[in-house]
Amino acid sequence: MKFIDQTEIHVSAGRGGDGMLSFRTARNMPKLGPDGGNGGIGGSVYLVGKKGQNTLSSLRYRQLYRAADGGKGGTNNKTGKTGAHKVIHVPLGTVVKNREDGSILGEILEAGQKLAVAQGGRRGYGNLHYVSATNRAPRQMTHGQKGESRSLCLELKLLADVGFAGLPNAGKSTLLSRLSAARPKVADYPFTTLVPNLGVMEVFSGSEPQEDGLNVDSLVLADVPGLIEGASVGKGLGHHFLRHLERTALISYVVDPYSLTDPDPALALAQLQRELADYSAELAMKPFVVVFTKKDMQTWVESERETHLHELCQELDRRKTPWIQVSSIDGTGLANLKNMLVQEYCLLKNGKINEEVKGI
Ligand SMILES: Nc1nc2c(ncn2[C@@H]2O[C@H](COP(=O)(O)OP(=O)(O)OP(=O)(O)O)[C@@H](O)[C@H]2O)c(=O)[nH]1
Ligand SMILES: [Mg+2]
Repeated sequence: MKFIDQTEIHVSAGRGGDGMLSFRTARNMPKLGPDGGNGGIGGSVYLVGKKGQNTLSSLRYRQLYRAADGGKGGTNNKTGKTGAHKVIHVPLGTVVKNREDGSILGEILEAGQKLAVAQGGRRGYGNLHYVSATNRAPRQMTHGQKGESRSLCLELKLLADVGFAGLPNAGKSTLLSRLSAARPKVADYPFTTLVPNLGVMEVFSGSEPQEDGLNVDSLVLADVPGLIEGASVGKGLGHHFLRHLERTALISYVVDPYSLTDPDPALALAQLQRELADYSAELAMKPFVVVFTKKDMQTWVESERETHLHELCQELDRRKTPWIQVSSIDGTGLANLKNMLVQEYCLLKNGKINEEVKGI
């Protein structure tokens, strides 16, 4: 199952630097006094969230991540160099577990979020540190301590941006395969898709992502198994996966308006929306677009279906709900669909979306 991507790594923080045992000296003079500096702190290992990264696979090639050791304290009260930290970039949605006991150390959800996974070792003290009223010339110093070291299990639960909700056979997986590099199974029978499929839709070609922090260079699309009437109370397969739709920013209802077995498109859409609403109020409130599939079948259907579809589209226009008609077979409308998804996503992320309830 592609939905969860996981890998194991070992992280090892740097050792703290030793303190120095030293006395100031001058030519022809006895020892003048202690001047041994402290060691430097060992470097720590951090995981840092990075936008636009959608897999843990880059971490598979390297298993050990080490931060640098702290430097040794010097004469003349010189403090040792602090060990450089090691930063490991991980995708958003990475759950970090301790491999030994399975305990969760944290979850990276935002870009730039930092999680310390191995703390650098403590510094050792030089003999100057131990000077006191009763001991003016201590010969005491301490060694730096070992840094933390542990094995981690990283698990990625990708946060999809757009979720496809549709009746079985509506063409969701085919659509995903046309919009991304994902290659889910496609067949002309219901419930072909048994677990969610994720695909990364590339939006950008070459230029830098926008400065406002929006991740518009790619959107993660989730194709979930088909929903049937009663999905919200456990019928079919879809209900297992409705929770994944809860984590998406935008829902895309996928409707085959020309299906001979599905209800009329308006009824099909209403049924899908009812299932989502029955599952959770939050899902019902989510912004959405409507994608009508299989446009290439238009000429094969009776005009009554076409009239119904036309009426539904007019109704969607009145409600200012974005909709589009596409064909995954001949590619009609796919470029516009891409633009539509990006535009809606950006509007949402900018908080400009009109919060009217767009229920039908
Ligand atoms: N003519 C035509 N057929 C399509 C189009 N898109 C999908 N199909 C066909 O419709 C059938 C179902 O497609 P899928 O992509 O498997 O549908 P799905 O919605 O993922 O189905 P489930 O996984 O069962 O819910 C397949 O036979 C596809 O080849 C299209 O644009 N035009
Ligand atoms: Mg499918």
